[in-house]
Amino acid sequence: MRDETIPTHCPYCALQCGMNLRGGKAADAVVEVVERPDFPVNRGALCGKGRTSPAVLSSRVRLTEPLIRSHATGRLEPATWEEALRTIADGLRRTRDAHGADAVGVFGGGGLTNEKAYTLGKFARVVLGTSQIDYNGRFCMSSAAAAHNKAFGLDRGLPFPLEDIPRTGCVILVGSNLAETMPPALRYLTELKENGGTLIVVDPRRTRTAEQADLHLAPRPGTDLALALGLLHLVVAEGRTDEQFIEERTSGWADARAAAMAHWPELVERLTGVGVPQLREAVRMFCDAPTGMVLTARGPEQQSKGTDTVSAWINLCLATGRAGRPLSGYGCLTGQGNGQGGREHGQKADQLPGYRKLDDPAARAHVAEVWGVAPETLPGPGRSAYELLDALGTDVKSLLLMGSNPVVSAPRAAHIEERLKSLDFLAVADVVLSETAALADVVLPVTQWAEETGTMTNLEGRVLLRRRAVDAPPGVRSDLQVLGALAGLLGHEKGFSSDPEEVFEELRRASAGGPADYSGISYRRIAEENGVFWPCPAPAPQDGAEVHPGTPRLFLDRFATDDGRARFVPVAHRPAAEEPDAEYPVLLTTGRVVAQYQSGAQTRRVDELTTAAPGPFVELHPQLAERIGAAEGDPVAVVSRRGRAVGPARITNGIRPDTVFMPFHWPGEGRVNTVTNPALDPTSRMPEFKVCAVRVEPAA
Ligand SMILES: Nc1nc2c(c(=O)[nH]1)N[C@H]1C(S)=C(S)[C@@H](COP(=O)(O)OP(=O)(O)OC[C@H]3O[C@@H](n4cnc5c(=O)[nH]c(N)nc54)[C@H](O)[C@@H]3O)O[C@H]1N2
Ligand SMILES: Nc1nc2c(c(=O)[nH]1)N[C@H]1C(S)=C(S)[C@@H](COP(=O)(O)OP(=O)(O)OC[C@H]3O[C@@H](n4cnc5c(=O)[nH]c(N)nc54)[C@H](O)[C@@H]3O)O[C@H]1N2
Ligand code: SF4
Ligand SMILES: [Mo]
Repeated sequence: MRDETIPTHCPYCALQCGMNLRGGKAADAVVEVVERPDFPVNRGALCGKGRTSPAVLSSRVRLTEPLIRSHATGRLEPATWEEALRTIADGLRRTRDAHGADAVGVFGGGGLTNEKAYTLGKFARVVLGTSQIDYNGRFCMSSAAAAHNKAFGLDRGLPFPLEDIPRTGCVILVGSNLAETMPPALRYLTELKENGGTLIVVDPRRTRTAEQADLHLAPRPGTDLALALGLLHLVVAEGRTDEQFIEERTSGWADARAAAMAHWPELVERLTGVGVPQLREAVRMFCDAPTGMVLTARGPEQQSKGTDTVSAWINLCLATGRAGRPLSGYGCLTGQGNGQGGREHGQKADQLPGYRKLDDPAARAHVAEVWGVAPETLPGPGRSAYELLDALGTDVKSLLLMGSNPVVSAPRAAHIEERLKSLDFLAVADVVLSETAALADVVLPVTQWAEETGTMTNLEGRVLLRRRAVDAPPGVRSDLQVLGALAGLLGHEKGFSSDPEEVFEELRRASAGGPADYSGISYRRIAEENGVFWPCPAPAPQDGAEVHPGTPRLFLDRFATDDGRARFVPVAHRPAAEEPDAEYPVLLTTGRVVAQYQSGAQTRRVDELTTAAPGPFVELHPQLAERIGAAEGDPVAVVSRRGRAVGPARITNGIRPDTVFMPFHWPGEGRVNTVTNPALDPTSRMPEFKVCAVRVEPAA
């Protein structure tokens, strides 16, 4: 058995690179990652995080027994599973009895498998009866999701497989540092250029990704909306619109056009800092190519106007006929391992499985029937992630958290840490003792990726099977087992299977007929076909049981709106929620480095990765460094109205002089989320992680 090689996928990002694992049948046996060239997305390539991922399987770094906070010592002490589960069931029940079901909250994660996300949503609505559930995906791609739905009537991150990128004519990549956040995907951009295509990168920093660009536009953080509108203005002014496409395939052009025409190039230059000649050059490159794509990531999306910003980029695609056609379109590069599937099956505050809406009576009736409950027992929509975290200790008194580490990753994190501490009861299921788990009353040690089977939906909408390849250490149980046991203790013996395939079969039925229809997908098909793209409805009996092939490419015939037309959304630029002033004169933006993942809960426990990226830093321009008197490596404090974060100066010409950058992977005094602004986008409720006003000074 030891030499058996099992195909599976990486635990981390939305690329979900294929890998083979060998040697891990017994706990703590040395697990080896072996190249898996047959998986098309990464063709064997892995980044350092994927390559070192087995290190987090080791019982040296992870939780292997449940912990309960002792009344006597105030510390987390080992406990049995039975005690731990009973304490959680009692804690949640006590809150519900005293304050009502909505006083119990649930917080999930976009790294959870489809089966877990589905079960978590069902557990909240059916067992707890609470509306108060949301998840960290709200911090991730929610603005792009909202704009997708508005324009196309459907939200799938990429409407085409990654393999289409090298064959298009021009890509505008907006606020994605793919070279660090999805390194194996950089190949698609390299091949694009080899094929004669052009690449435009929009990022306030000259990142490793921007270095690949034919044209790099470096706007002030928070001004992408103006930039996109300025480009659309020029497209109109220079007669580069595709009138036939607009006429035949879209609606709402007149208003969107009028809104764009108010953003003349000189105004846009003033707002963004990008010169008019560069704007013209971008329009020329994009429109000269026969086909084109705009891809956004967190840069333009994590803003208090992220939804409108993405709408503006979509408008640019629609006006130029770069959508709903082969090798053209708008796409969002989703981030977390199951960032796509995690937003489809019901852990989001307003949602039921299959990307159905919780306030749609037909959706409620369909899902209630699958769940064997009356539709009127299903609660309505709840609060968004930040609003839920902000309500902890006041309206929401107990929380069950699975798959997130908000102490590090939530905006205005010191405040959120206080809210978590003020809860009557906090239960956390995790694989390691994260900073958030360390605050809990009960911590449950759970199995992770390679120790359990489940499906993930990658950034292309490709549903994948992540297979169990190694044995879990004794003492840990799966999230599905946890939810099943808690459901039982709370009076629901049936309906919460801990067998992932059984859960998937139920998810298929629950999603049938919804926008994200998985009903034609099975574990067997995924394994045989190396993934299946949704929507993939089950064949109706009268179709002669013809198997649906899945849908790698969306919108080629029609968009998913009622009339089949894509909708222009008229938008206008507005400033960031917090603009620089005399006291806080500098812009802070935040993001990632290649060797750390998210809150770092997993990757900070891998030696090779902590050596490569040992801690936070403050990236700043030589002019700014000189102004505050900081030399390379000096401790620098970044201070906002919310708080202060410190890191060594990293001085570079590759950032705008008016902007500093910090990665967000660390807790403690280098935690940049102490500083960030929780201003929310009115539609998506996305916090403004990518721009706030700060003061920068020597930390001494
Ligand atoms: N190594 C690593 N890889 C990851 C992750 C990780 O934590 N570490 N996380 C995964 C997840 S969940 C996600 S969501 C993705 C995120 O993937 P990306 O979106 O690529 O990552 P970020 O670094 O957050 O932001 C991308 C870029 O946006 C730029 N930016 C900042 N402000 C602005 C702005 O106002 N406008 C524009 N246009 N750009 C701006 C930043 O300079 C940065 O280079 O990565 C995934 N992959
Ligand atoms: N300043 C700033 N802040 C940001 C961002 C930014 O760009 N700038 N980006 C935001 C984005 S895009 C995201 S996605 C969030 C992510 O931030 P978080 O939600 O904190 O994400 P992770 O660090 O991945 O946390 C996942 C936790 O779940 C655990 N875990 C892993 N697998 C499992 C599992 O199968 N079951 C259970 N129960 N637990 C598991 C991990 O050990 C870890 O503790 O951060 C956001 N915060
Ligand atoms: S790019 Fe993403 S999925 Fe691929 S190995 Fe790295 S972290 Fe894993
Ligand atoms: Mo994300």
